[in-house]
Amino acid sequence: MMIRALLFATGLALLLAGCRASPGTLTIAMKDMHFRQGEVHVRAGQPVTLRVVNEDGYAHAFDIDAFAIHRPLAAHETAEITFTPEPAGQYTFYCGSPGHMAAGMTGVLIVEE
Ligand SMILES: [Cu+2]
Repeated sequence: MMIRALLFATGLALLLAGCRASPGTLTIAMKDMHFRQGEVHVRAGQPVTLRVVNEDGYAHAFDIDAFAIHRPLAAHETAEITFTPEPAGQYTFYCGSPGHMAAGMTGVLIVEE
């Protein structure tokens, strides 16, 4: 029993280490007029890829004005957006489809020093 628990813990540690090995990609999913990840943390000056997943059956968009990101997404489309966020600070991301931001499709990208 102890060995099983130990193996499980080791496997979990490896899994977590694996996740940490590729910190460059973050997923932000859109579903039912909101972002599943309302707050996303990235590192200033380090290239990051945002994997934006539209889980809805209608169009959305992913926008961050400060980084000139304006990406329309068709129904069920996934887009990968790579950029280097800087300087450190807090930036609003939102869906640029008419009325969606007002309906709650907004979140915060926190760029850490
Ligand atoms: Cu939208």
